[in-house]
Amino acid sequence: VPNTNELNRLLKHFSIPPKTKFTYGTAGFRYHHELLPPIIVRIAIFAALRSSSLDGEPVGLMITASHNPEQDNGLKISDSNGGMLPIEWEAMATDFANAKNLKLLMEIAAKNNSQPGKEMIVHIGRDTRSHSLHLSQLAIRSLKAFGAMVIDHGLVTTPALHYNVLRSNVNHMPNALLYGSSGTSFEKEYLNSIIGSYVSLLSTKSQLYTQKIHWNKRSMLVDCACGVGGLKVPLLNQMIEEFTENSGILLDTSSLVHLTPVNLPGDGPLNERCGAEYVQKQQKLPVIYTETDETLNMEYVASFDGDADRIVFHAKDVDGNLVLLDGDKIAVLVSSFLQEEIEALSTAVPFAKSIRCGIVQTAYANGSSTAYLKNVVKTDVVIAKTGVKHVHTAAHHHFDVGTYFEANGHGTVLFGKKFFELLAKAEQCLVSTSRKNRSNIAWQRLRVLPRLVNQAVGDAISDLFLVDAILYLKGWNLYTWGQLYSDMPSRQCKVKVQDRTMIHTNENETKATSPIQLQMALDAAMDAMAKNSPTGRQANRPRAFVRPSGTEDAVRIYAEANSQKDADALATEAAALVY
Ligand code: 16G
Ligand code: ZN
Repeated sequence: VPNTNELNRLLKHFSIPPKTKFTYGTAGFRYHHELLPPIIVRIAIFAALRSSSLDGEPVGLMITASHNPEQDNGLKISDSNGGMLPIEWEAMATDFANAKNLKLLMEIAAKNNSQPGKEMIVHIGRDTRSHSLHLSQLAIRSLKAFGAMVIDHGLVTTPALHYNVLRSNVNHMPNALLYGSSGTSFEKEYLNSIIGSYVSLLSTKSQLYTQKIHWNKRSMLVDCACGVGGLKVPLLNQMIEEFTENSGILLDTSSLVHLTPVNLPGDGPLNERCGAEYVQKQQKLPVIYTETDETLNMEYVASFDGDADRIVFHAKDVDGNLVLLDGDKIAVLVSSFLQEEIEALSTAVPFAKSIRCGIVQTAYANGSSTAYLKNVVKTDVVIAKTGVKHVHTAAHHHFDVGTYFEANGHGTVLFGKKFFELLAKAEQCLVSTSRKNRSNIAWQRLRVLPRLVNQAVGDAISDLFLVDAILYLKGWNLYTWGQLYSDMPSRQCKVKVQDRTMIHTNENETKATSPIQLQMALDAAMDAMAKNSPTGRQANRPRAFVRPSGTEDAVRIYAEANSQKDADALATEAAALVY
């Protein structure tokens, strides 16, 4: 039962500052932390109503501003299926965030056919920002005042919170993925399932060989952006060891990756000159705040973002320059692996040929990656709008095995119903064949993937193990992987304007639809540069686009061309046009 007095008190005490309008952005609400308390109170009530509208299915609230600077904070909402809030609900969330009092809130709810129910359950998690604890307590207080039940997971990564929500709504999970314990927190189970699948995947390699082979042990430095991932990575080495010991899987332990976590919470300012966003956007090596002997010569490095839902890999070449393996490179690696394995399975199980396998990218994907995917991997490519809610939906809609990765390192692979049908058919055909048979190996590999790869949302930890396993199976290092294709030189920047909502784009953000003169001028700039380009190949055509950011008050600009000089010039020109 709602405690009206307490709700009124909270809404009054955390009132909306004059002349402020909050909006639901690309991934929820994100502002300077001092602006957040009024949003927290209102959106907590909103989350409870969302749960009520789903007949009491639990939903989730994550207190984080992801890769933003330390002083920002925010709210991400997990829907009951572990995915993002349905887009149709965003307008109501925006109205809620701006409603003064309880009466107005309830009017908005009524207008949206939404009302408090008997069952309202909300999972809460938070990142390591100093203000996150206080904000999560405020959310809990508001939820309780509204009569909702709260399950507090404390410090968790965003993907682990999404997984907790998905896992507590078993009707949204494919049967094949249900196993293990019951309770309210599934984080341990989740990490165990990632590690178990990882070890099983590695173990399929030796089946291709008759003698025991010793591999070079891989040591990976993990830059945790001084964020919440830094609390989880240190647990993983031990979990890998325990799993390998207890599972009876025969595996040369030298084939397991060893993780050295650095940039833990407190080592340095969150996301500052470290982490995935910095490395990918600035194209610079991260500062390692926790430098030790071990970290100096590390060739294999991964950078997470502040809430561990993104990852990029990188290394230093002989000249000390950054070799970056971003989300595009991950997409290429993962999708070519999937194509190969499905192909190998299809010789024994022809049904595999009917599986629609493909990839979703955004306008930020480097032109070389898209060309490589289409021409070399020969996979279908769909370009969707920026933001997980768009790429996830597209992957789900277009493909039975849909991989999506944003260039910034957020991504995952979604396995649809038909894929699970394929596994069932494969079992019938292959159960009595030799485990060394190539189709059998492909089946062993494919069947562990849905437990290795987060089915709700991209996860840096899960993607780390996926990439490491594929590299190991292929016998590659970061350099072999990086050389699959070379990125077109690119430049990203942002411009502050009076009103970024003036700019509208087409469906996949590759073009501005208004102001119309802006796109005409951009087209002219690209054409002029293309004329002076050395080749006429489509993949190498200079390209630029602009879009309003959904997380910051700015317009973002992306340009790519055949030289860094040209990419810089095109970005500068585009910025001038926006300004
Ligand atoms: C958010 C999105 C990310 C997107 C970024 C774009 C989620 C979970 N995260 O971080 O996918 O790339 O926003 O930011 O959706 P922008 O709109 O400011 O460019
Ligand atoms: Zn993030």
